[in-house]
Parts: sequence; C-alpha cells; structure tokens
Amino acid sequence: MSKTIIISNRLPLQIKIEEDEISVSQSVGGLATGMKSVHEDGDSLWIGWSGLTEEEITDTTRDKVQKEIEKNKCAMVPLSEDDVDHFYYGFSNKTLWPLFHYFMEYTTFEQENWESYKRVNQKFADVVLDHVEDGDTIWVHDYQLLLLPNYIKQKKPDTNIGFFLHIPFPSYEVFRTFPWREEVLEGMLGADLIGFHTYDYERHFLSCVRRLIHLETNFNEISYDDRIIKVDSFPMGIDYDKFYNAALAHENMNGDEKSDIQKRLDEHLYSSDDAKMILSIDRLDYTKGIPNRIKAFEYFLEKYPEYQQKVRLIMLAVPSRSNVPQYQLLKRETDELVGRINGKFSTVSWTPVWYFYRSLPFDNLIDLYTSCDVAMITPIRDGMNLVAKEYVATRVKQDGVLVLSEMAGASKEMNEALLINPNNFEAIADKLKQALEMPKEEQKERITSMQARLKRYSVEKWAEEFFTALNTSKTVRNTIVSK
Ligand code: ADQ
Repeated sequence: MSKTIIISNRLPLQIKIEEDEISVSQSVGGLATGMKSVHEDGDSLWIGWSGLTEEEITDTTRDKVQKEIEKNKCAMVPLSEDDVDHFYYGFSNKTLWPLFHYFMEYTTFEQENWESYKRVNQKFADVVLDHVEDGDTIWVHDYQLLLLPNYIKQKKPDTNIGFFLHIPFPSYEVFRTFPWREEVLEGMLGADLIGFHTYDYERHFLSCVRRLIHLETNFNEISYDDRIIKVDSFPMGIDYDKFYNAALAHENMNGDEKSDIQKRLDEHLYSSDDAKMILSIDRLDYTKGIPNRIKAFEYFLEKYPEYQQKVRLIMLAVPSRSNVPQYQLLKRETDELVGRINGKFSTVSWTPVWYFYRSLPFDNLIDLYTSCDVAMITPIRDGMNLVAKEYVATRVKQDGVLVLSEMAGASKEMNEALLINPNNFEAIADKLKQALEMPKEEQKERITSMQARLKRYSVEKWAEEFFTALNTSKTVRNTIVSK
C-alpha cells in the first residue's frame, strides 16, 4: 500500500536533552497543524531535522532520541553544526530568505554555503530514499529544500511529488541575479505539483521557467522531459476553530482566571472611555517592517495628537535567527526606536509602546488578540502572514479592524482589511485613524465576511486541496503514459 511522506526542514517536534534525559513536545505551528490529520491518520512518515546537531546527540542519548522520533512517525535527517551554519544560517537565511523577499542588499552569494545547501538537500534525499517506495506520495515544504524534489525524482521517477513554497517567489528581475538560478528551478521541477500562496508568486515562477530555462508553459502547466508539471496557488489558512474557540473561552473567563498580561491590558482599556489598543505580532525579522511600523505610529501620534494618552501600541516581537548579523542590527534598531518614541511622548500615566521581546504561550497570544481594537500588520514582504488571519478568527464579537500591508500574501484574500503600503506613513496614519474611528456596524460587516472565508478555507482544507490536486496530477500522468 502506498504511503504519504511529508518533508520539512524541521520535524514537528521539539526535542530537548538535559543531563542525558530527553523531553519531547509537539510543535504548534501552522504547518504542523495543517499536516496533523494527514500525519496522524493512515500510513505516513514525516522526515526532517530534529533541531539537535550530531554533536549534541551523545552515544547515550542517540537511542532515546531515535525511539522518540520513530514513536511519533518521524525519521531524522542528521545535520552537523557545520551543516546548520552553512546550509541553514548561511544559504537558507542569508541568501534565499533575503533574495526571495526582495532584500537584495542583505543577500550574500557564498560558494561554500551553496555547496553545503546541495550537500544537505542530498542528505534529506538519502533519508527519503531509505523509506520511499514506488507509488508513494511525497510533499516537500519550503525554501530550505528547493533541490530535493529533483534529487528524489531522479532516483524514484514513479513517486508522486508535491512542493510548496511558504515564502514569496520573486519576480524574474530579482531571481535572475541569483548565481544558481537554473539549478534551483530544475530542483523544484522534480515535483509533479508546485504550490505557492498566491497567483502572483505562481506567475513569477512560470516566467522564470520560461525565460531562464526556456521551457514551454501552457497556462499553469510546464512540459519537462516526458512529464507535465502543474503549478498552482493554494493560500494557506489557519486552524480557525482552535483560535475562535480559545477566544470564546477567553470571553467567559472570570477575574481570577485572568493572566497578569490580561490584567495589565485591562488596566489600560479601563483607564478612560476612549482608551484603545493597537496590536502587532511577528518574529523579529526585517521582512516584517517593524521599524517602519514604529515610525508610522510615531507619525500618527504627531499628525493626530488627540490620540496621545489614549492609544497604545502593543508590540510582540518573537526572537528569531539571532546569530545572523542583520537580525542583531534589527534588534538594536527596534530597541532604539521604541526608546525614542516612548522617551518623546510618555507621561506619568501613559507609554505609547509596550514592547515584548520574547515568545509568549498560546493563552497570552489569545489575551493580546482579543484585547486589541486594531491589528497593525505591516510587513515589507510576507509570503502569507498567518497572524493577520489569527487576529480576525479571535474576534468573537465581530468587532476589531485589521490594518494590513498590501505586500503580505494574506492581503489577496482579505479585501475587507484596510490595506496599506508599508512605506507610506501618511497613508498608515490615516488608515489607523479610520480604523480607530470605524463604526461598529462597519467593523462587523468586514470581520464577518473575513471570518466566513477563513472558516471555510482552514489549514486542514488547504492541505486537503493540495493533496487532491497532487493525486489528480498523478491520475492525469498515468492516463498520458497508458495512452
Ligand atoms: P512566519 O514568517 O513565521 O511564517 P506567520 O505567517 O506570521 O510568519 O506565522 C507566525 C506564526 O507564529 C503564527 O501562527 C503565530 O501565531 C505564531 N506566533 C507568533 N508569535 C508567537 C509567540 N509569541 N508565541 C507563539 N507563537 C507565536 C512563514 C512565512 C509566512 C507564511 C507562513 C506559513 O514567512 O509568510 O504565512 O510561513 O506559510
């Protein structure tokens, strides 16, 4: 019987070793949730890196780690410290991540990192080849594994391979600057179905395939060797019910059950009749437009001084890739900007920005989502942005306003948000004012229609539609071959 193999850079498990004892917890991210039912039901295997380098796993702990991984229907790709440095921090995060997000000035092209990227993609392929059988369905995820589909297809042509990119695919003019552009395109073309969050990313990819490796495309199909490869957009959703139900439970909470964070948020909200809160949540990443957001909020307070003392920006930045220099610079810049705006406007009873630099537990995320009147999500570039969707899902009273960057993939589906260009501070200030003054009826109309769409197109549905398309492409291929 054929099985399903899911492959991502990281396994959906958090494994920790302390004094030769290991502890394992399940990841709660969007991908882990979306794949949950596929992975738990039926015959399936998840292949990825455990998060522990080979140097961190000792002879005493190796067996225990291995057993836990197998128990969770996973298989581990062994990565050394050197792999993590060059493949992950080097090529994935200093080349592909900035390039694909149009940050050319941050992009480095290092031969040594490219060699490591190829080597590690091959390591993934070796583990896949140990487990795969003809007829299996394979779903490869994201920019760390662009070469993997082809490495598998070369050895196992009778497998059905899907690839999904979670970040933007850049336009031809940007992608053509990349020294290893042909190899990467050919790597992706090992897949039978290639998925993106939006139609624009799909279009960019097809244009690169035509112009750089001169393949024929017919609408969203590519003829390559003797295969037809399908390219399509699958906008990723969230676990809508999980966020909605958590917010509903939060509504019914009594005073004693409230977290300290919730109590502090309440203090501000009840401080005056017109006190309001604006929320932003992201990984601390330069693509998320955090400095722009602080500057735009500063400009808003200057342009509309009547909001001083009343409106507060609650900004949660989750530490990320903190050993990459650009992220260290961003951290410093963010600290300075928060210091500047708070120094400039604070009074004894009010500070304009509350800044948390840490990862908060799920319950506290719900505290933030449900307490804030406006979510201000202003990435410079973002493949999708799930935070925007999670905010809307938690608005159980159908109030609240989403101010969203046009540069986030999510903006293509969320037309009822107030859309902004993250570089236009004038427009952001005006939209913030519009959001804070929006009549309840209008808020309800906008939130209700976004909620209906998010509920319909949940992350489970996203995974289901991708698999259906992948299995259809297999059926079509079989028909062509048998003719
Ligand atoms: P990310 O860049 O990580 O994902 P995003 O889509 O916003 O960005 O997802 C972040 C996730 O982390 C959200 O589900 C959020 O709830 C969670 N999170 C944020 N802060 C947290 C905290 N403090 N504690 C716990 N969880 C927290 C990449 C791409 C995106 C794309 C996703 C999915 O960059 O564009 O939307 O993959 O494809």
